[in-house]
Amino acid sequence: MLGACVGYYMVVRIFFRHGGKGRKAGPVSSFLWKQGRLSKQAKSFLYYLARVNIKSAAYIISSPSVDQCPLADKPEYAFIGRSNVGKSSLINMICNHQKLAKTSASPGKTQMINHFSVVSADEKGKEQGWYLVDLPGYGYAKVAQGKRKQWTKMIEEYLRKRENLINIFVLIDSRHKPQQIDLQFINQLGAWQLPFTIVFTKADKSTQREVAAAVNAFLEALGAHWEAMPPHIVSSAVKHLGKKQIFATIEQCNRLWNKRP
Ligand SMILES: Nc1nc2c(ncn2[C@@H]2O[C@H](COP(=O)(O)OP(=O)(O)O)[C@@H](O)[C@H]2O)c(=O)[nH]1
Ligand SMILES: [Mg+2]
Repeated sequence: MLGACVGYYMVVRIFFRHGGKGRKAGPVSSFLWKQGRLSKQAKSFLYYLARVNIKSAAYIISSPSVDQCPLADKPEYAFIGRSNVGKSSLINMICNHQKLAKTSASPGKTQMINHFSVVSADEKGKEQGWYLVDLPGYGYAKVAQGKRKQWTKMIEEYLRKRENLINIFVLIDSRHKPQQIDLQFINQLGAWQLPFTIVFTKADKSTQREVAAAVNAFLEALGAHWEAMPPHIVSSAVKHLGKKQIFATIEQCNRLWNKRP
């Protein structure tokens, strides 16, 4: 059944309705889109297959620009979202390390591109190295306009130029109504044709029904620009929810990276 689903979604072409231009899914984004469109049963089977063990995770460096980032020799996953959305907590949950992301959160470094080096092992014990990137939060009202411009330039250059950036996890607080700044950021990623997954954070703070309503409201608000819904995951760093789904995405992207020509 899963094979049939995957086969079907492999041929689905997704188009982003933005400025009248079509968005054709590439190999990584096509996997991600496929995941967004699978049935619940197919998804849980896919996640069951993804058994990823973190062998090690360490903070590497904070870079002020994409040119100063580490060598782009491993698949890379960036985490981005508004300040306080739960980025550091999610990164720590993924890496089984309660203080990992916090160690790079000293003043100054929060404005930079923070690289962590991770080694994971799949269900057969095969090891894989990848980078995890903690990006500065957007939408901080108190930040001066000059700084904001600087941030926008740094992030745009990083997102568009970093050649090993294989997927972007965009974090959205599951307790809030759809926010313009989040919708705009996601639509911008679509216009740039960058693959991403939405992660709705802090799901433990509301009931399941409220979370589902918030997720639907957000996807509906996006709906004006997207023909099919982007893949999304519901998470809680407190309850360790969404970890498998995030690993499944990373695992599949790592495989695509290893198969690249
Ligand atoms: N209840 C709950 N609180 C969370 C969760 N994730 C983050 N927080 C809290 O939200 C605040 C901001 O989290 P942090 O990870 O520092 O956000 P960041 O600014 O995006 O890195 C902290 O007080 C966290 O303890 C979650 O999944 N559940
Ligand atoms: Mg943080």
